[in-house]
Amino acid sequence: MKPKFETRAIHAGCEPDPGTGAIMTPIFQTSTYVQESPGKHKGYDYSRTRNPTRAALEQNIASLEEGRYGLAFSSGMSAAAAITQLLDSGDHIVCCDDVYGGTFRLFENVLKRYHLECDFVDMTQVQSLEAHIKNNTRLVWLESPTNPLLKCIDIEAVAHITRKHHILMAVDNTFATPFFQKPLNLGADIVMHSTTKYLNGHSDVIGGVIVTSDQDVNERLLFLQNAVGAVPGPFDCFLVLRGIKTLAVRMERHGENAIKVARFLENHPKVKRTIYPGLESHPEHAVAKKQMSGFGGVITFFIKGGLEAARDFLERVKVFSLAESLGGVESLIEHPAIMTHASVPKKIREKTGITDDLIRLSVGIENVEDLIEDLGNALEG
Ligand code: P1T
Repeated sequence: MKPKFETRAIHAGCEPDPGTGAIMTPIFQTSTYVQESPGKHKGYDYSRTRNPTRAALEQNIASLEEGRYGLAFSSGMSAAAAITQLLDSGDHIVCCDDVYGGTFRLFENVLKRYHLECDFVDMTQVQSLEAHIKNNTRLVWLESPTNPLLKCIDIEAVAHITRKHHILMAVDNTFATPFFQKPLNLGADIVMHSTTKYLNGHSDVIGGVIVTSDQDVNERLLFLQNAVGAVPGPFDCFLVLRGIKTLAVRMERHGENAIKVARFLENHPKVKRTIYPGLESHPEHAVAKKQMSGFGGVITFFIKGGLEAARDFLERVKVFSLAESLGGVESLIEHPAIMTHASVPKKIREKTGITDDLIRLSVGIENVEDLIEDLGNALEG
């Protein structure tokens, strides 16, 4: 019997401690391990290379994404950077045109210095992707839903193209989580997460993970994890592991609350346009329905009245907190152009649609009536 998602979230990678019976994975707060004789040890020699608390998290997330191997990192960005370190100078990346500002900054402002080029492409138009593939293209990178515009990209259709051209395909599954979407089952080679968000779920850790089923890719990533060394500490691994135990129930509530908030915003006279993959009005609602079993907790909307109205509104909310990040139990709200996507130049932001009237919500698991009342009061002014 293969346990189902909710069961794996709680048990995968977590065995009672053999020495004590402790049901919770201990925090192995140690940098090194005593060896019996040089090179003779119990599988652990140094904590940058391996740590039992980290190993439990890595097995757990691999199980949730239905992949063979998991690797944990000190942040979502260091996980993303490790994937790009699979490439060589002179290689080419195709990335979706709407991504987290930090991912854009890594591709555009860091990797270019190592002569890795990147083109940003609207992958909702899958048929146009092939035209951007060059002889030196080695990686296709996408988020779905994207940050912050929540574009939904047909993962299976992209995988069809990357497989044909023998190009690695990585999906940042942070917004959907494996509870709602499993990119490896749709043909992606690599899945990554900022565990800072839904997987940890309590806004008290910065972390990242990668999952793959490709043995060669895993071995190269494992080498990079140790060689570059952006590993998470055991306590952070413990916290993410603990957070994941409630992922299923949290995601259900995030989704239930978000659709109600999205419908409220969609019908509000001060709102120009609401974007949520679960709304019938979302341009890729059909793609989202096909590849996701729920639509997550992030909503974006354009407020009437431009930057001034956006600023007033953001200063007035009380239950929502004005802060970067998302995916915690508490509701957050932010202004992508000034906050999370400030590293994207204004011209590019405006071309993709990250305008000054755009607001992003991370709908938490509070009582939804309180959330709607808060947004309503702040919109009324
Ligand atoms: O912050 P860090 O754990 O390094 O993760 C980076 C990251 C990667 N991918 C996606 C889709 C993300 O949203 C993020 C981080 N995002 C925010 C901080 C934010 O508010 O959008």
